[in-house]
Amino acid sequence: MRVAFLGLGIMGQAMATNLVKAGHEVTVWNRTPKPVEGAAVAQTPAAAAQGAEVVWLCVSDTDAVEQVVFGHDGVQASLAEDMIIADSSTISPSATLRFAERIAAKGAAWVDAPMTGSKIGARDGTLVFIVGGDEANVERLKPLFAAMGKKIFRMGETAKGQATKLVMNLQIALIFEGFAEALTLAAKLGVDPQQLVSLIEATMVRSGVVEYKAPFILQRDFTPNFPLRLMHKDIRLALEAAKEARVKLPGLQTVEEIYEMATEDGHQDLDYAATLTLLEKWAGVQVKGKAA
Ligand code: NA7
Repeated sequence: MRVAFLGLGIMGQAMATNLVKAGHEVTVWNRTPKPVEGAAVAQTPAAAAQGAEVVWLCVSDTDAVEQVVFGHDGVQASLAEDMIIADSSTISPSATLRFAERIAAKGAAWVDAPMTGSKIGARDGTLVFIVGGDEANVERLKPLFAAMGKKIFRMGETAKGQATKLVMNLQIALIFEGFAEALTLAAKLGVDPQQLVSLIEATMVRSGVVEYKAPFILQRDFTPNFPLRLMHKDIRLALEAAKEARVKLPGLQTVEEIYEMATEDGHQDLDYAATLTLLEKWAGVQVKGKAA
């Protein structure tokens, strides 16, 4: 398929590379110019989108998507009948609906396709896509999903993918916070964190989040797999969506304050697991595995 891929950050670069490898005709654009081997490079989003069947977006946030699509030299200038904009950025569900309406006027369609699987999933083509959009359009995108991921879950019409992604990250943030608080109190009470992790893994307390994060934490490796600033953005998006829907999320509200303080401490570009360091600072302990 002819695909324009816009946004070559940690995730986008690897996803565009996998589209090229699968034999698609890819043109890339990034705000800070960057090449992708085997892809043509365009100077603007509009130029990249010219003649494309699908425009795939993977940029930071709602404002970035708005700028790339509707801003100066944006995709809007090249919209065509039957073109699909697929958005893998995690952004606001209500803004997604507004964007979809604006491009529908030109006969184009919006499919929101945020994903999970982190940078390793993007590199290995094993992402899980959480999708919202018209069934026929999602079907048309299947060869592209197959090149970048291992599974897609269509959650409903446009914006349902974004809504679902937010509630998934809400859970990750809260589960991790539970783990981090447990580790901190355990350390303060003199319990060995490595042994605690082994116990967690042998009981119903276990979770994918703990399984993934524990090895990094025990080695005190906070290099970003999923940067704190992006998890913080998703927490804010979930709180915003909850406010719009008149839903109270007191647990997430508190966790948001922790991310706020972690950002004040300068941890925004580390992994979100670095929120642990704040709890440690308050408790005056450090969680250490044998290897650390
Ligand atoms: P990164 O690695 O932080 O990459 C962000 C990308 O977004 C990168 O290509 C940026 O371009 C681009 N960006 C940011 N702001 C803008 C604006 N205003 N206009 C155009 N392009 C912009 O994030 P990830 O790849 O890890 O994640 C991307 C999304 O997937 C995000 O929503 C996650 O939550 C999930 P730059 O290179 O800085 O010029």
